[in-house]
Amino acid sequence: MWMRGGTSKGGYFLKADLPADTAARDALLLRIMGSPDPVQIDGMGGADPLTSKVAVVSRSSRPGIDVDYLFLQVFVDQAIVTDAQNCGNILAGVGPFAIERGLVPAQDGTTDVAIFMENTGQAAVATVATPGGRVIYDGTARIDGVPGTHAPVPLEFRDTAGSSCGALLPTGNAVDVINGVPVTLIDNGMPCVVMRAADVGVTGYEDRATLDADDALKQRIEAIRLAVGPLMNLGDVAAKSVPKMMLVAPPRQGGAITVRSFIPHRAHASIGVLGAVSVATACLVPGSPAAAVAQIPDGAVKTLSVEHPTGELTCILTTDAAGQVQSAALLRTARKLMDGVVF
Ligand code: NQM
Repeated sequence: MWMRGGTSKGGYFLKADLPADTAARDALLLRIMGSPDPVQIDGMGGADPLTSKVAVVSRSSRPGIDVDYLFLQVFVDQAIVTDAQNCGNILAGVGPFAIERGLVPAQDGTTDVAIFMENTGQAAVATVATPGGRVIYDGTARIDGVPGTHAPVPLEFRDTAGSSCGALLPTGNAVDVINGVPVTLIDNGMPCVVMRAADVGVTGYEDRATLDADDALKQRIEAIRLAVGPLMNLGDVAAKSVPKMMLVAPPRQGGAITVRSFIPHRAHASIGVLGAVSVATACLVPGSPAAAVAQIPDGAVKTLSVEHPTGELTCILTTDAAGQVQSAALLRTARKLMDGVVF
C-alpha cells in the first residue's frame, strides 16, 4: 500500500510479503524505489528523501503491543537502505494500514493502535478514526506541509529519551563545542545536533531551496555531523541518515522556536516528528543553544509550537517534577494513496 504519513510518503508492506533475508529485502526495495538515481525514474520513489520511505509491519507478540513497525530509509542517489533511524511521519500511516490489513480489529469510533517501533525499541500509540468500524481518511484536521484537511491521527510517545544514543544527552553535556560551534547532542526519539543558525552563518528563516543551494553551509554542517557520530554512540555516520542537523533561531510566528533541519544532506520541507520532539526537548535543557533562543511556557504540560519552513508542528510535552520530558503528543494525518502490486 502506498500512503502519505504526515509530511512523508512511502510504501507500506506486510513483513511476510518481503524477503526474510535483509540483503535480498534491501535489493528489492532499491528496485521498487528506483534507487540509486537522483530522479528515481525507474521506481516509485519521489526523488526526495521524504518520499523514499518504507514501513514494514507485522502483528506483534509483545504484551500490550498490536503491531511491530520497522522503518527503512531508502536513499535516493545511493544504494543504501538504512534502519538506523525511526520516522514519526511514516508512523502516522501504520495504524490505518494495520487495520486495513486486518492485523488490528477496528472499533466503532476510534481505534487505538499500540505500535512497537523496532528501530528504537520503543512504543507509540496512534489513534485512528474508524466510524462504523472502518478506517476513514477524510476529515477536518490540518497539518502544515500537507494541503487540505484529513482525518486526525494523534500520536503519543513515551520514554523516547536515548532511543538510538543510549541517553537523552549522550555526552552528558548540555553543550559541546564542535569545530568551534556550540551544539547540543540530543536524542528524544531522533538523534539530533541542535545549534544556533547564526553560529553557522545563516538566519534560520531561509526556505528549503536556499538552504539546499548553500554548499558551503552543507559542507560545514556535514563536517560537524561526521565528528559527532562517535560521540553520540552512533559510530561512523557517513552512510547513515542520522544524526539530523537542526539549525535554530528565535520564533517569529508566536511559537516556541524556529528550526531548519537537514535530514541529513537535504533540507527538510517542514520537520520530522521525532526530530521536532527532540528539538522541543532541547529547548528545555538549561544553557543549551536552543534554550537561548526559545520561548518556553510555564507548567508541567508544555505546548511548544516548532516553526519550520512551511508552517509549524505543535508538540505537547509532559514533564516531571525534575523538568524531564516524560511523554510527547502531536497531531498527524495520513492518506491511503494506492493499494496494489508493485513490480
Ligand atoms: O523525525 C524525516 C520525516 C522525517 C523523520 C527525516 C520523521 C521523524 O519527516 O520522526 O518523521 O528526518 O528523515 O518523515
